[in-house]
Amino acid sequence: MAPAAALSKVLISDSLDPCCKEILQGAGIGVLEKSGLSKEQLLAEIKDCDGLIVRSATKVTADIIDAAEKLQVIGRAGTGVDNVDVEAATRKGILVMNTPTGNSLSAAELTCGMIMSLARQIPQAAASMKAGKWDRKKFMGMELQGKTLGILGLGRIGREVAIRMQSFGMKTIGYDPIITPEESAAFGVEQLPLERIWPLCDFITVHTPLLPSTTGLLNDTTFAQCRRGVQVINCARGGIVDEGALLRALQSGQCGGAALDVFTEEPPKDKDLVNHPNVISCPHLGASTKEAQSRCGREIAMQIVDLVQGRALAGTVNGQALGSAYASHTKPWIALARTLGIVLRALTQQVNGGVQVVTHGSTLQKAGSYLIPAVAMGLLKETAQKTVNLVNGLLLAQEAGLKITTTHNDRALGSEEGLLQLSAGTCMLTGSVQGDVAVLRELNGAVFNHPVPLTGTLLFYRSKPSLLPTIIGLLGKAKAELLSYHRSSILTGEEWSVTSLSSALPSLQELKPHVAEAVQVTL
Ligand code: 9EZ
Repeated sequence: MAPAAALSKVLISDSLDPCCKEILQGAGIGVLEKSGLSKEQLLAEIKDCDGLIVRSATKVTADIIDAAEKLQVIGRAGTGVDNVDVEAATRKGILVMNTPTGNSLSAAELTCGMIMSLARQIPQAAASMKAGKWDRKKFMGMELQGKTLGILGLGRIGREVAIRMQSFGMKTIGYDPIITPEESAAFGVEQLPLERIWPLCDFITVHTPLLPSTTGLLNDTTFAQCRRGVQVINCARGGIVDEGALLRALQSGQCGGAALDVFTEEPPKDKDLVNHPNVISCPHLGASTKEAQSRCGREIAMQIVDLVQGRALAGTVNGQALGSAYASHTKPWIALARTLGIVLRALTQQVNGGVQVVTHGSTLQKAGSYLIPAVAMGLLKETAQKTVNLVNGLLLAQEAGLKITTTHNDRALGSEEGLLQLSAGTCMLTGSVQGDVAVLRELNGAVFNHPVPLTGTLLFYRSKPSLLPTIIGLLGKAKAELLSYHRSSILTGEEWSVTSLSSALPSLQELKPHVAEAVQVTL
């Protein structure tokens, strides 16, 4: 994924708010809107696409991804990426993005509607009216004032539910392993351990991602610890409330009512829950508002514009490295890391014992996350069959058996800006950034008092006497020019020279008798 990746054809393959197309076109991106394509049509259409934007209808499977010859980015207008094969995209170096917060308010409002609907059985009463009845005894409800709402998961959605239901006089308690009790106190939620929450609640609503630790959060065991008649809401992900356990609890009366917007299987084949008289349900409508759709369409479009314009990225699913990679101050460090990776690989074949990356200086304290994929890009540049970029660098390095480890040293080692050190076997390179230029400062203990700009074609060689006349002779024969010459100061280490050439020498054969080592790289 090159930062200023030009996108001439972005396919929007689901029906999305028109603002998405407008924003992309406004930034000079070519857009094609075609929803409802068959799989065969999509396979044909995707071939020459640079980008793909979907909502939930398009299934972006591995065969779709493999058919795409130019695809750089897949954007999902919405939360989660259930309909995208992220692993297949990552392997191919395709960035996947979503809009994790665009639906939050709509999801929270639906949840509140579900709580009110459960308390007064509004859907059931409405259905009985439509059936021509006037049944005033069957629908005795309860007030929410003074009742306790348990909120499991206190992220964006959970906290918006809390704030809204407090206005009905509900007591809001909850739990989240990531949010501190101080944070949740700020939006009026008292946090308690789960085992203390179950027996206190009149209503329990879940707002967690679907993870192994949250699958079946409500199950036979936890239902048994609840108050008899507890009412349960799941507008988050199918499976957080175990469907079998919920049906058993409804049948026994342990659960007095449930509101479900999501199911383990969608649409659910097994209709037992949907048909239970105390269950109200919707066909996954949490994000189905004009506002949420337009927010998600706008956000995914703006994220893709940010990508094209090389700005720091939000909402990346498989591009942790890209989150900060495109900030202007990190770009030259990424170039440095990649370049040092290329030079290291050219200088030594001993990378299979692992490559150590050391960052020096407080400005690089959190840089490992994006510098390691960049180092991997450089190490693999000459050997990988596929294009290596910041999205797939780490995965491809792991698969090539390259172990890249990182350590950080807060002391800047004499350089204001920080230093990046790469080593493998007996080879060690130290580089830094001067202005916006990646430079080499040290090679196997040889120090360059004038740091070597790492650009263009560089010839690295190690010899006692200066070989400049020989090199200039070779360059003349090859019709190339010497652009610059750097020689390390003579300390205890090895003595290295680096020359920058206008074009690569066809062969280093004639140098061999005069040097201990010589390699040429084009950066
Ligand atoms: C788990 C969670 C919340 C929860 C929320 C998030 C990773 N994780 N786990 C159990 N984000 C309530 C109960």
